[in-house]
Amino acid sequence: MVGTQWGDEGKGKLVDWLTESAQAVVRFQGGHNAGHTLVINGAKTALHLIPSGIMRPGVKCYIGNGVVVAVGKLFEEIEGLERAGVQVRDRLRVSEACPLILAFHQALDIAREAARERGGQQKIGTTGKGIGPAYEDKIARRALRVQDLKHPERFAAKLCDLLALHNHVLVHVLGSRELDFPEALKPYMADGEVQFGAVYDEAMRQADALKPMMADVSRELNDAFAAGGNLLFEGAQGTLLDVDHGTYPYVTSSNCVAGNAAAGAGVGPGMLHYILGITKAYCTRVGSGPFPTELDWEKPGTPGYHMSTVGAEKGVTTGRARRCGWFDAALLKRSAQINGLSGLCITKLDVLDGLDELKLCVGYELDGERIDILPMGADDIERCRPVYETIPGWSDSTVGVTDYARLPANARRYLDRIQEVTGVPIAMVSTSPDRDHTILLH
Ligand code: 2SA
Ligand code: MG
Repeated sequence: MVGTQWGDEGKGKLVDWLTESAQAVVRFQGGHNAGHTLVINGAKTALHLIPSGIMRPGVKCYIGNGVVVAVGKLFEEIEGLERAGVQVRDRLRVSEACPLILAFHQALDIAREAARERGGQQKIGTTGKGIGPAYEDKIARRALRVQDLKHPERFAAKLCDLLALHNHVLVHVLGSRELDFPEALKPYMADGEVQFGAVYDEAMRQADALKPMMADVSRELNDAFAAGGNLLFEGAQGTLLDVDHGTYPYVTSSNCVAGNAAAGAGVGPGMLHYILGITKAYCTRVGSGPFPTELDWEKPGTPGYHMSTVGAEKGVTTGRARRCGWFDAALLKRSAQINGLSGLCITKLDVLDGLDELKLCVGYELDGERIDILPMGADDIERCRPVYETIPGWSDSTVGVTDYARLPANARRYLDRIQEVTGVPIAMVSTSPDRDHTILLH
């Protein structure tokens, strides 16, 4: 299961719904930049790092090697869930190969964004959680990983090397002494540098609590599969935020596409037999970067404002307002190809209730030429002018509808057209955040 747009497609609800028939849920990329919201019996839960299957008793949850882990944030989430009566520790397994996110990654993330701004460049609009710098360390083959927590001396030596490198960059390249870091980072920092003692002591304290959950996730997933278990791979962010295929460089630092479910969990690609693409009935994006169908979403009375307010489009992790725009079928066509989508799940259809008419982007004009699929990278996407079709809206409420035939005729027309343009069948439609408000088509 992957997001097909820029994240926030409603993946949390769907994972929870789908786990009714799954034995395990696996996260394979990203970190606590994700924000997956679930509403169960009217109560809202936001998950960042823990797979959304945790809300179903008995389902096992795996954090695969492709995820970057901030151990402190993981425990905050575990404790929050436990306070709400959800058992976590005996059901959660964390790969020993996960790279760690440490205080200096967050400091670098924040300092880099500040440097871009100072230098007159547009910010990436990151979540400021240290995701990018943690993946950089992984790719540069110097990351501290979950398994290093079991070996204090090894941990200390690697940490020492990493701090020498990153503190130099923080102070001498990014001017960290002049920056105002968030309160949460201050205990780790002195004079613009991240302190060895603060990072090391905390990591060692967390190590003992994490040890019982450390696992050979690849082995366990292979065993579960061999025993006939149904596994669900939960993508975070979305296809257009993928580091290779997204609106580069306005992307996150991991591969969010379906193919990475195998590499990021340690299983063979043959284990992935149905790829569900979660797709919002309109488009949203947080952070900077091109968005061809973006509307003015701050002006009351406009369709963009309607999406923003009725859809409550605010970041789950950072609380940032999400930009809103018309549905982009030409973007989805790209997404369908990159992921090899088997079916679409359309979410938040009910948010469009009451709009007079809807526009559907079916292609673009780029440098005088008509194209029918999203081009690659921010520079070209920036110059795309959307080509729209207009479809009449509907006034009846679709909230809570669970039968396709009971949707207003124009809503069905809208969905049919999305299938036609993208060539992917719609398998599910979600008509409210509630677990039970879901239409299943096949
Ligand atoms: P980062 O922090 O390095 O991953 O940021 C890089 C870009 O990726 C975007 N990004 C996201 N976009 C949508 N949702 C995300 N998760 C949270 C949520 C976000 C929030 O579900 O609401 O609360 O703001 C997410 N995570 C990363 C980010 O906006 C940058 O464009
Ligand atoms: Mg989200």
